[in-house]
Amino acid sequence: MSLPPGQRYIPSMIIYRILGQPTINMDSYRLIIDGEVERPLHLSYSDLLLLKQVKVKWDFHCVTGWSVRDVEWEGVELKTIAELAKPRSNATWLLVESLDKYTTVVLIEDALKSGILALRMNDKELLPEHGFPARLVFKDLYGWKGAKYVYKLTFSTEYVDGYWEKLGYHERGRVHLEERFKY
Ligand SMILES: Nc1nc2c(c(=O)[nH]1)N[C@H]1C(S)=C(S)[C@@H](COP(=O)(O)O)O[C@H]1N2
Ligand SMILES: [Mo]
Repeated sequence: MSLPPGQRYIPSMIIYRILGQPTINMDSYRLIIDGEVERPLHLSYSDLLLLKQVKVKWDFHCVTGWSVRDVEWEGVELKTIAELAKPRSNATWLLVESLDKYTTVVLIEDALKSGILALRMNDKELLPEHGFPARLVFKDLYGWKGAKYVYKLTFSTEYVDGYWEKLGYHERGRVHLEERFKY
């Protein structure tokens, strides 16, 4: 796998928690899928474990310039979740919200191509600092699109800035095109 432009490898991922480490209550935790869908969903952690799980090994790229080789993720493809929720064809953006109030936004086309709701990383349950109970990862998008502690995915016709997008980071964030900033 080739290193994308402007990136360098480091040995392991740097932990970022710009809004802190949220307290998680697994009894009340639900992943909510709403917005422009025929079937809104409220999935508990055990519901998520019953969905088809996939395992991938991808390089991880942070927009600040570091990359980590071969990180293993295991979880549910966003494609699988979309098959259950049935987004309407006018939905274009996936708005993402986390328990720490972190937000981001991903083009639905990108989300369905390679998005995973990861429950495990490197053969272990996600560690709290890496986003337990669930986080997103995308093969070819910068790391900030991969919200940790994710609890809500809203299929939307409208684009809405998330935390970093509001500060000038890119709407799509494709790594190989160096979509780092909006302008
Ligand atoms: N909730 C939340 N998710 C987040 C972040 C964050 O600060 N809070 N940082 C993002 C950024 S910029 C990167 S590069 C990755 C880093 O993942 P890690 O903290 O598991 O190493 O998480 C992303 N998801
Ligand atoms: Mo990042």
